Amino acid sequence: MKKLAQLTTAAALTLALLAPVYAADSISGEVKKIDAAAGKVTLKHGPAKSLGMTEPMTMVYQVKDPALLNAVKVGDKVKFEAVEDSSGYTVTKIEKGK
Ligand SMILES: [Cu+2]
Repeated sequence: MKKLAQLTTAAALTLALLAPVYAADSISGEVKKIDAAAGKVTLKHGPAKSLGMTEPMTMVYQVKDPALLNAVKVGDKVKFEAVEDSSGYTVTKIEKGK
């Protein structure tokens, strides 16, 4: 148990170091389609002020790391974070919501 806690702390620290310096807002959405081969996910989501999206919408996002898609499947309610970059919008974090 203690060892697990240490591992979890190490993982959290690593993630914190890798995280962008700016804080992204977590957005609630639903997975509509997954294209793991292309590293893309289609998400339906509500307004996302941090991305300049004021209306609910369904759109395709690139995924920073295709492995992120292993944690979710079509139909899942999710929380995600995304950034806008030269190639469009990229999901940097996604997890199953409750
Ligand atoms: Cu959008």
